[in-house]
Amino acid sequence: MSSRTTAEKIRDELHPLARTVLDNRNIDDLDVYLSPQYDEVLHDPYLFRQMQDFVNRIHQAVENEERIVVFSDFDTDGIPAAVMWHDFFGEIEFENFEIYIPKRDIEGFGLKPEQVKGFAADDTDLIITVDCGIRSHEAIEAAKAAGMDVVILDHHVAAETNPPADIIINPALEEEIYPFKKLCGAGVVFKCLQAFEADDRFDLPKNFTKGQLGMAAIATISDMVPLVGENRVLAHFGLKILRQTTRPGLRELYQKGRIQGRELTEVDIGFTIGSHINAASRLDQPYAAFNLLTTRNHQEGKELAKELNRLYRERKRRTAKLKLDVAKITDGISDEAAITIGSDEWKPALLGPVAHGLSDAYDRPVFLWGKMNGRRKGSARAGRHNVVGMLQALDDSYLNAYGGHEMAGGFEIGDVDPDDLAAALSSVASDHEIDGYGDGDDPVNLQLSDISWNLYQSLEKIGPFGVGNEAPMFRLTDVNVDGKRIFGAGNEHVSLTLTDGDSEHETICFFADKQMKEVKSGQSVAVTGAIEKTTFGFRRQLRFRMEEITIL
Ligand SMILES: [Mn+2]
Repeated sequence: MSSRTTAEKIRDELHPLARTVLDNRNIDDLDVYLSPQYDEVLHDPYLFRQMQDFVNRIHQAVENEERIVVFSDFDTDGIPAAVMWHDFFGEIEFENFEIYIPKRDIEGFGLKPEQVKGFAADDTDLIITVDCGIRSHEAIEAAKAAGMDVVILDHHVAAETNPPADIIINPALEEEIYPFKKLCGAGVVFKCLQAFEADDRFDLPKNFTKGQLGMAAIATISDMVPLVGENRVLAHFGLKILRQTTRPGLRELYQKGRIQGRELTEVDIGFTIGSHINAASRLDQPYAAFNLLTTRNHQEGKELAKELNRLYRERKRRTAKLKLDVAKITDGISDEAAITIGSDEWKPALLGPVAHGLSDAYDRPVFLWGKMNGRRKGSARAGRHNVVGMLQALDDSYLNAYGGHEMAGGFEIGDVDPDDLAAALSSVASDHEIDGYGDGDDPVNLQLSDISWNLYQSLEKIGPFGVGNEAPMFRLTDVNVDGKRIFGAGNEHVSLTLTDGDSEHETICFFADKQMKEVKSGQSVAVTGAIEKTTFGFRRQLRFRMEEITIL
């Protein structure tokens, strides 16, 4: 009863423009949306069909001191999930385990038979795949044949049949009855921790699980799962944990990223924290990120943050070079429905961010491939197409393997001419447009003088923003350009000083397009963009981040 009053009260106290944003969204359950209660909103983890079996199996393994391998994916979802397992075993003082994170380019995505061989040689009893595994049929068959038990904790789309694992916890399975389908891999592991917490046999302190919400939030925000329902709650409470984290490596990483921890936002996670974690695996050093998140030693935290930042800068340097290569090819791009390009000279692990930028710029699904160890592998990104659906629709001969979800995927090209693959992908694109994409809110008109902390604080109540709960867009309908600055290592960003005679505000656009760069001082413009907080350079600042500009 009381929470209803709370939600209504919060709504009434919002800045009028934020209230317009909220009302435009037609939220079903305003209570949950505006004032989520940790204990009420998260579903019972035992609603997963096999959660009780899983908890029993882990208890048995711990009791008998069996050897457990946690085999985790190498990205910003898998690594925080692996950290949760590390911390859980530490908390219950269980030592007979190994966290195995494969190298992205050398070993590839998912569990492989060769790795299983190694685990068998180490007398492993139980393999737990995390944020991967649902398509690792061959490896899991091998593990079973070698007498090991296998548990899959995954959220990726399944193939027609499931691998012969003993237990599968994956909300995306059609046969799974758990009520929320869109958890990321670390979200699934968080549900496991909740299940352990509820079981007296593990005697977990109450605060342990909550303390792991930060890891769930980094993954949920970075992995592009929709920030609705349970994900929104994980992100909301996880951000609070991250703002006051005691993990020394993470604190040092905030320093390196010039972020104020207590002001941390979802934008910082997407731009800085997630990109650093991903850089480690893109350069085949996933443990640099894992160790940073798990260390309890301040000196080590400092050194690892330095190392991770070095990898991040190297990744940026190398993707910038790749972008130039890609631009040479895309310059005369035709109206193909999908962009599929590659080179045997490109390193596959670096292609994801490039594909992402390209799919934004061309508003099309993008498939970039490179070559490593004799295999042509690539990354797929799209905004309004289901990329896994597109890969799935291809004839078997095109691909050796593929996987992922709607917005992002990976693939390995079979024994075909890449040009034929490009044609095939273009021909299936139109069948895989996502319904309702782009039905986001219309921009809300505002004046320069409306851009205020008061408005920002109201918007925070509607956030965190991301896929599925998009940052609200605002439109300045008629303002004058009173100054322009182009900056960034490759002159890719633009800052404009905008004025309406009464107020003035400095606005920013990252990775500006041609039109934005050509705007001149003195021109009248209309601008659409988002209102964000930045603490970059440790200065707390409100900014209007431009997305679109029209010269009037
Ligand atoms: Mn994932």
